[in-house]
Amino acid sequence: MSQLQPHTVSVGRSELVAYDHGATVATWHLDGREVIWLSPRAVLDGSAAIRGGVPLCFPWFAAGAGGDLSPSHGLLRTATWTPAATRDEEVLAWTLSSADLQDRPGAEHLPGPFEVRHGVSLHGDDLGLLLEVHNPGTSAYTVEAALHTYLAVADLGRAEVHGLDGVPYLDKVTGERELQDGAVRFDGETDNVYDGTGAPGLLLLDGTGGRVELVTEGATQTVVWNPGAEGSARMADLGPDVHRQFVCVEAAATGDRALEVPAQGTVRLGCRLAVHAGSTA
Ligand code: TA6
Repeated sequence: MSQLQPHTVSVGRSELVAYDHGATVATWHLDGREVIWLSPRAVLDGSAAIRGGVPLCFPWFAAGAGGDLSPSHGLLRTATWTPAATRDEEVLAWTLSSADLQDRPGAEHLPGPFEVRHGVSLHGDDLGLLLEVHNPGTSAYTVEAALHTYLAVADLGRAEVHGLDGVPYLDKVTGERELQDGAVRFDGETDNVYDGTGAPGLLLLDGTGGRVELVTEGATQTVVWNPGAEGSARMADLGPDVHRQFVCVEAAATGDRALEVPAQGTVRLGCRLAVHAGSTA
């Protein structure tokens, strides 16, 4: 397969690279500094989900609420989306419909008819990501969704996620339900699904003074993930020690906190990212 054709957008201090494959924002640099991270081993020929950037998880997350669905994270992130005919203030936008997915493995598990739009906007130096899901049908249905955002960190050992203190979560590594105590820190594989969104916002400290604020819209949960050294080494599109370069902080709605899409209705899942340079950024 040939390499995917990128869309490159340079506006102000930002440079974005994105692909119609999965409507995936692959990288975001601000003043040349990587904010949204892409694996050096990401597959960019369309044969797999892009490892890094902001993969769109829908209409199920991971293997779905029952743990029996594939492909992982649903069908959007490996589909070829259509660049939107018109854009509002977005710098990038794509559309896709359930009809476009009927011949794909896993289509039998689609919840009903949908039309999705992924819009990317720049508000000054802030990045806005928005997934809109419209149900043109006559019956409501429930979907899981997440913006699986990979954020660059300079020092994983000192990276922290703030805003989730006291929030209950499922630790998918141990299978235990826990209560977050203070900041989320990274010492080995971390795979936590928080029943909260850190309102008014979440803050990722990158370990060397850089900070990224995340304000979500429509999310009911936050997923925080890092595969750890062994997990990273096992993944061909990551590899040894690459886990030290990123943390995933994901606006999500899964399981019993999934989203209901009413008949003829539209639901939105968004995230706005703002970089606050630290001492060394
Ligand atoms: O968002 C966390 C997670 O669900 C982890 O459990 C891990 O599976 C990660 O997503 C990556 O999933 P992927 O299908 O992209 O390899």
